[in-house]
Amino acid sequence: MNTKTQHVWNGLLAALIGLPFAALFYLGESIANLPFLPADFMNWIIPFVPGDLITFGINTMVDIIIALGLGREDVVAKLFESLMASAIFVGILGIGGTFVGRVLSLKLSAKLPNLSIGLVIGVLIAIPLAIISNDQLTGDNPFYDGPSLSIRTLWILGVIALWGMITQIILQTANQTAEATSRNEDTQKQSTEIENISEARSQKVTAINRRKFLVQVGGTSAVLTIIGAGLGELLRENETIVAADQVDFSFLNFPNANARVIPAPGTRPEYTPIDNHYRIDINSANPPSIDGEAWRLTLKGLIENPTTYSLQQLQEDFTPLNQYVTISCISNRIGGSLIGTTGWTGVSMQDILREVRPLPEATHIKITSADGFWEYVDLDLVREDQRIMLCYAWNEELLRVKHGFPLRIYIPDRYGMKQPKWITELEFVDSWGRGYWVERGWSAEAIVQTTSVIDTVAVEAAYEQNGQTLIPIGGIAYAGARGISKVEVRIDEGEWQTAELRQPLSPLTWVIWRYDWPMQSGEHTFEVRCYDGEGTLQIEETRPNKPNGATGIHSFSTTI
Ligand SMILES: Nc1nc2c(c(=O)[nH]1)N[C@H]1C(S)=C(S)[C@@H](COP(=O)(O)O)O[C@H]1N2
Ligand SMILES: [Mo]
Repeated sequence: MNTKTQHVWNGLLAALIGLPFAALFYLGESIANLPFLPADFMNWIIPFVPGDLITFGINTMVDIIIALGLGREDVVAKLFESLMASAIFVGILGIGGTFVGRVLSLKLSAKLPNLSIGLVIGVLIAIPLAIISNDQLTGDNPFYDGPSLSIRTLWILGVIALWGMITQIILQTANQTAEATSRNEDTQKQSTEIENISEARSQKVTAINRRKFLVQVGGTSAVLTIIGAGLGELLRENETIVAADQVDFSFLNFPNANARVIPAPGTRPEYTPIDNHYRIDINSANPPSIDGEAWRLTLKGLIENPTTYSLQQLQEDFTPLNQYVTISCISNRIGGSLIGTTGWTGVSMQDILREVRPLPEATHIKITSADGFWEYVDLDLVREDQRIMLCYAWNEELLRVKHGFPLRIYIPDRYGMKQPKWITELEFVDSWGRGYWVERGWSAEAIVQTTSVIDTVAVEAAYEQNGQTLIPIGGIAYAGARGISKVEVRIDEGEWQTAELRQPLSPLTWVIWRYDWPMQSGEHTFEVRCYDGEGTLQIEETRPNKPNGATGIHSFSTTI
């Protein structure tokens, strides 16, 4: 083997050996909240990657998830991201493995203590990774709630050093096999006339040995990886989908409990159980974990009264504001699952303004989050809209970690990207700036588009009326805080028919619509469009989610 092949071969083996170590990091996070190092490293790289490339990556990923019907877009996307992070990590170990091989080939190993080469190279790789991991976890999160720095560092150093030593053992074994075969080759070369044949044969032997070895290492590695990752998956808080009709929300006393229009069977639940609520954030894998006791909201900048609030103060010193809210991701496709409706509780920002008293020159608030995310909100908007709130509870329980514990903001009519979770700081400033996603090419205002979706053509719920068979068709329409004034359905490009609107949970939520269609058998295409509360027809043209949010008419075809 020439040296170049040797390097590739060493790198490949080291990477293979690295796979179960990626899984081990995943398991460590599941069991003990130890860092999932591959994710920390990927999160560190992401800001250096051009925004368009990231959007392209995410869009492609979501396309694949939808096309293959792999499951909930956000959950599967996180899984993909973890896999991608693991691949990058294993790649680093592969490169590290070539160094182990290089040092081994210097024949130093005889003079050095056993396994010291693998150990030292492992530690050398681990040190910068441990620094990056710590920066990712605690750099923007002064209230980090997890294992101490020394435990995390030991874990990272220990795991990667172990990888280094195992890699050394395996590379040594691999090289011995190769050497033994080539010595064999040499003897044969001298002693026989059928040189060519024997050379060919011994090359074949080397190849077979190498392949056999690779299969052995690969097989062991695969088994360990599956066990580690599987256990990790089992032991972590799983994103399950609950049957919405089995969750008891009666404590919420829905204001539209007596609404006349009943959703067509198969329409998505009007109120989204938290377990089913989509989650989007800039972290691959886990969101920042914040110690709720230690956490303080800092208010600073151009205000008369800079201060901090604890979670308890926000809950007790201010009148709680309860609002039913629909939030949507700007990346949501027409008909996608990145939209949900829940009951939000918090403190109106206007109450906060009264306490901190912005100076006349203050024009915006810069919101900073524990995950490194940030956004700006216009102070005039806050002064005009009492509904803008700092929210600490969904469903009358404290926010879940995924959804922004302990504090997130609600801004009506805007996509999720304008509404930071895990807030740590509000700084009053005298100029606007671009937020995290605005910097990456998304809309600066991110006002939600008016959209409507067909959730169901409920053939199984067909019923007779005046000698006609009617089939309930239904879905949602959403236009942020503008509300919905009208929804229309058409079948096979016929006339637009007006649907019935169910009284919504609040003026801030989606509206459930229903149209009972006089059935005709055959193949049909159903389309829906809507008008916002001001009577403006939605954009019918199909436009992609970037930069302003997806638009277009949702359609659904089926044979009846
Ligand atoms: N700190 C922080 N806040 C954030 C984000 C984030 O990545 N970090 N993502 C935003 C986006 S893009 C959306 S769509 C919503 C999603 O909120 P949810 O995960 O609770 O549904 O959170 C927003 N707030
Ligand atoms: Mo989003």
